[in-house]
Amino acid sequence: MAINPNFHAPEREHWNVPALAEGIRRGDRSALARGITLVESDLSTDQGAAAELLTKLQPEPSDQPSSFRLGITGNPGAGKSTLIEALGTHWSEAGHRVAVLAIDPSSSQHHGSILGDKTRMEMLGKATGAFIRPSPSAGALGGIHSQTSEVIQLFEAAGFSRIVIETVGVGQNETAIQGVVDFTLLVALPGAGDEVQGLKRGVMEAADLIWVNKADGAHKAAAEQAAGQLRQALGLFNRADDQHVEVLVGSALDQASLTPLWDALDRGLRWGWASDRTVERRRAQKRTHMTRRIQAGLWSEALDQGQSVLAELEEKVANGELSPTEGALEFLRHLSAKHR
Ligand SMILES: Nc1nc2c(ncn2[C@@H]2O[C@H](COP(=O)(O)OP(=O)(O)OP(=O)(O)O)[C@@H](O)[C@H]2O)c(=O)[nH]1
Ligand SMILES: [Mg+2]
Repeated sequence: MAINPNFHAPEREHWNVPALAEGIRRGDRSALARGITLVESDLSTDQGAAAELLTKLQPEPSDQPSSFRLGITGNPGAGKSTLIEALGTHWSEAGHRVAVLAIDPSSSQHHGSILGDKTRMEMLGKATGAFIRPSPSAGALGGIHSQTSEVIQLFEAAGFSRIVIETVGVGQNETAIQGVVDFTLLVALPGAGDEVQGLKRGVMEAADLIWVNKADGAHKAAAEQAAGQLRQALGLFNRADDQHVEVLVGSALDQASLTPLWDALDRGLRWGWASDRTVERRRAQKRTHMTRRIQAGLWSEALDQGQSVLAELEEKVANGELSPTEGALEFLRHLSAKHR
């Protein structure tokens, strides 16, 4: 059976927001699942209830944040989901409540990973009580759905303390993951030179830690070689925050090789809190998030109010009757005249 993750049945539900908020705070899984559906909804009729839910679940400014938001990115098939399965198990055994948002690369049409992921992640969910949520990435750059931050807020309201966002490192804006997490793990493959070249500078700069995966069997030497090249490449960047980015090598299928990775994530988590970097990042992320929502809102309002004028101007600009700048200014004048 084919699953179209972009298909949303029209939501006819009348949202009982107070009950939903209460359920989520209690950690009720079905309330959480419905809450996520609500905040991810594109329906204009859902926007009011979504905003109300988020307001109800907004943490007090005085609340001590206690979660770790980890982004895992990397090329298709690098082993992200396999690693998350192992990490989720590790964290659950250590007593943490783990939630995973796996952003489906549904638009990138590659080797039908959605079903495979779903089964694997389901096993993790069943075995450990982790909450696993696949999410469509349609319409968003970098595999980051515009509502990813809101979903994270719901996870935290429901008491999850370890939050993992899986996103495929393809597309134009693959560093968008940085905008929603505390720490980014890049999963690379032992393709030696090719692999390093294939990783765009942006992804390298966004990574807080790099893991060269699949260092097993015949790939072991190539993995070490790739790690060496990655370390060298990293040496060429000057990170704004002077952070030292470690490059580790191992195999998601070899438990023993994963311990240094778990330790490095733990160090990253503790360093983020101790140095205030996490607090600063989250402050900056919230500001940017608001700005983006304003931009999106203004744009959709502009379209509502001036679609036909815009179409006329686009035609004139395309024909060379107006320069793009003149066209833009003309459109803005039209909008502000309407607002007067
Ligand atoms: N040999 C080996 N295979 C691995 C390793 N990690 C993952 N795999 C295999 O690689 C394939 C892809 O793994 P996934 O975990 O689905 O990779 P992914 O990065 O989540 O893939 P997408 O979500 O499709 O981008 C699966 O067949 C895994 O079993 C590893 O360390 N060694
Ligand atoms: Mg995956």
